[in-house]
Amino acid sequence: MKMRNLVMTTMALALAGNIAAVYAMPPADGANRPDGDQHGKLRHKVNRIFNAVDADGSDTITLDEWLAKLTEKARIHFDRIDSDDDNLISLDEFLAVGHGRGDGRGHDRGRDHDHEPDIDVDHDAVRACVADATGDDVPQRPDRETAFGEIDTNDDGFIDFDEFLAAKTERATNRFNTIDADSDGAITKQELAKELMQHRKHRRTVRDCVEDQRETDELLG
Ligand SMILES: [Ca+2]
Ligand SMILES: [Ca+2]
Ligand SMILES: [Ca+2]
Repeated sequence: MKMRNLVMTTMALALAGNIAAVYAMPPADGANRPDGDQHGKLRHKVNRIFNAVDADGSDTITLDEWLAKLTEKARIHFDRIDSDDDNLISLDEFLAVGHGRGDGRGHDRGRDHDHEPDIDVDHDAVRACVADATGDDVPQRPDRETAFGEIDTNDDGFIDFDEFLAAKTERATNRFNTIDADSDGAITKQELAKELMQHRKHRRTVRDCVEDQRETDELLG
């Protein structure tokens, strides 16, 4: 099953999430070293992640710790999407994610917009702009009905928590392996800092591309 297209976050992305997460992250490489005040902020952010995920306080994050935290987050995320509390995510519930503004439930606010950005954005154009700026290919995501079908692996028309968690786990494991740059099975603060810098840079690129598009729209009237 293909899980990379799911509507999900990993811990690192969740901390910085916004529209940028919609567009594929290039592999971490040669992120600029932060300096001054920015360096201090980044260090605090890295420390916050470690405090939350490094369960045994060893100053490294293992895959087990990563996935334990993921499971905790997945339960919360699942329950938010499962708006009728029947412990299954229907297609309607799934499609409502990211379109919850004004639905009266209020719990969509401030979440998942990193996966489902504003409807007036031309995502193909943003993808092309990001690819042009970074030199990396930006894969297209499937539509949400296709994504639903990929998570619903037993094809019963609903996503149960096991399916949901399996999808998240595959994605989170891939993320872990990307961040664990030396492949020693543990994420250090340095590895995470590098990834966050890379992610931040990517976000800036996406933001610039979206802004260009909006300004063009405004100029066109
Ligand atoms: Ca439900
Ligand atoms: Ca199912
Ligand atoms: Ca490592």
